[in-house]
Amino acid sequence: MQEVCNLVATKLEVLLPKPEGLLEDDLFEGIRYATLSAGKRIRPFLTIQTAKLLGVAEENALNAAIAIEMIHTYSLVHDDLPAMDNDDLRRGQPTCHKKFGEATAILVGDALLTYAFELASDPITHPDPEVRATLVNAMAKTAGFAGMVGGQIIDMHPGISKATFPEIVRLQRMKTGALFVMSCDAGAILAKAQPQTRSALRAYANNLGLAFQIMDDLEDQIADSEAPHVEAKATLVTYLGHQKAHEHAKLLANQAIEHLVNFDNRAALLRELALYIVRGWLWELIKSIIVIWAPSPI
Ligand code: GRG
Repeated sequence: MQEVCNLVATKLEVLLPKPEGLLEDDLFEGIRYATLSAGKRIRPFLTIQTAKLLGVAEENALNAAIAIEMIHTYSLVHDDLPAMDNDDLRRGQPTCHKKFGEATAILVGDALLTYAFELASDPITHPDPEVRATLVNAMAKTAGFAGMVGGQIIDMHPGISKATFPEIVRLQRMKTGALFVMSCDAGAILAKAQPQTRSALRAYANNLGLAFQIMDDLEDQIADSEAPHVEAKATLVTYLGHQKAHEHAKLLANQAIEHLVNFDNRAALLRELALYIVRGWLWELIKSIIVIWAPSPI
């Protein structure tokens, strides 16, 4: 994952516009601020690993991976806005609108979303125009009303705190899962993979996305328990409770791994990622204590 972070950072440095004394410099600075901050780059990791598994050249995969990370970053910038989640901090620094103002943050998100499609449709991403069209089409569906944007509006629905289990699962699949699925699907699309291979990878990512969301909500719940007032959100953690939600995430991670049964050892990192995601904050805490105690690598 660290290698992917480095690859992404180097490529973003080349691709992102730089302020150069123009009237739109604020926009460029906002784009760089939001995108170059310390994200985990899980989605690019999924695209690059899937592409590698299926024999796609890294340069093609990296372009697609970065396009997907741009869609992800746009969603974070817009989600943090006062009209949505109204967050002050993102990736350990002030949110884009806190730093650059709301109007600029809206435009940063818009610019990142549109740049994603520019990159995906660029011949560097794939020489075959049909492959590029398939990729762009899948990305549009993922980001739009049947995917992320649809999930976001459901999440903001006034009656959402009374949502049922299937309703919450549907919401999470749209809001978070869709981009995870897209991340793996991008590798399969670039490889012109057989439908069976494509659907196995999609199924892996679907389970992984849900498990990831549960773990993210578990961490939020722990962080929020210190906060004076937190609005009820519809999550599998609020629905199932801490313990059962974590069990469910582990079950989903194992199901994700089962979908990789027909892949050889080249899928080892995808399997490892599923286990890593559900290890959770407790394991990370234990690990950091061990590191303080015995500073040799574990
Ligand atoms: C279309 C405005 C709009 C929103 C779409 C994705 C989304 C809905 C909102 C983002 C907020 C959020 C917490 C979504 C859940 C998915 C999630 C856990 C995002 C954070 O992903 P990480 O942990 O973030 O991969 P980093 O910072 O590591 O990239």
